[in-house]
Amino acid sequence: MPTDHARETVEPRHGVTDRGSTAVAHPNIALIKYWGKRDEELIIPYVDSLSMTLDVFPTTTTVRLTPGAGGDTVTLDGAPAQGEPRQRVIAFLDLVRELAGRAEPAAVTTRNAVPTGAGLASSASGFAALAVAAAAAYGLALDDTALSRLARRGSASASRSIFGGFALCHAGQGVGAAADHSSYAEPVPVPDFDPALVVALVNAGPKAVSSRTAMRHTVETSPLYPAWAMSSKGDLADMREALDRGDLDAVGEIAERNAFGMHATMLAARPAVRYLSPATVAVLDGVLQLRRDGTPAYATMDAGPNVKVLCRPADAAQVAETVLAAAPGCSVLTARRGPGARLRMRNEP
Ligand code: 2P0
Repeated sequence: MPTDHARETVEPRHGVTDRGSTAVAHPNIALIKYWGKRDEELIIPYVDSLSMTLDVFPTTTTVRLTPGAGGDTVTLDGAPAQGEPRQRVIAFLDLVRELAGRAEPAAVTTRNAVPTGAGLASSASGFAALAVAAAAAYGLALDDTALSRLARRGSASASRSIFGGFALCHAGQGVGAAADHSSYAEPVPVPDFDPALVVALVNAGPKAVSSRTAMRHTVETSPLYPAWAMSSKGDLADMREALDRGDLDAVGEIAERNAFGMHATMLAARPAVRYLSPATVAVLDGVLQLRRDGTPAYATMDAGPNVKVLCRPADAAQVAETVLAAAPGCSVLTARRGPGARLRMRNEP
């Protein structure tokens, strides 16, 4: 039975050392997708989403307060962050400072084990780790619900990475403070379902259009968007039942149709947003062939050309082989359900 390595509940001060507060978070892959915001400033999604947190590609983030410094510094994978990524981190720190009633600047250091911006949810692990580390550094004692709400202000998908295993992000109700309060993630206990997710890295480079820009454009111009958002409600209800039953085929079918629907909304945007490449389609063909040959395998794709294939752990090696044959040169690794975001304690390396 998977444990999801539940996040220890710790007072934030226990995670603070002279070197600052360090948090580790993992990316998640949505089986029911989030695409589109009804409030751009508060980052309130139009639709509920449901994901699996992975046990690969962690982000490790340290936040150290630097009283007396002229401003914040942000280091991403060993280099000073520039432009929008830097601005998003500073805006997030401003929010944490406002909540904590404090003003000190901070030095933020982040390492991603996942290729940044390649549609592999680095913003999910990134803002989940930043939320946990920054809350600790500034002395905010937040429970997991409040941390997920805070992480959402960085990236909506980050709210789900606060939790291990499966997590549901509520789109919430109302506007303004009511929307902010009601949009958060929570764990979805699925003790008897522990699939593998074979990740096919078709292209690990940064994507051409950020998901933030692409989803705004989709909401504004795609005539298919309202229909997908509506059908997503049914997908979520069906998904919850399929997860409860531990029914891999049903989970896979629902995840696949939900992902294809999301990509259909993008393809119908004016002009179209197309993340899927020829190699993506080749992998999708391979997945279809696996199913025809009797191996349950189902695909999902996010804001990039990479494909994630849901399957039984015992079939993961065969799925990986099929993916490699379909798209030679791509890199493949197998993920399982992973842990929620947590502070690294003093005595950890
Ligand atoms: C998801 N994606 O549910 C969907 C599916 C990509 C496709 O969440 O604007 O980086 O920061 O809230 O969370 C990617 O979007 O966007 C994403 P923002 P985010 O995983």
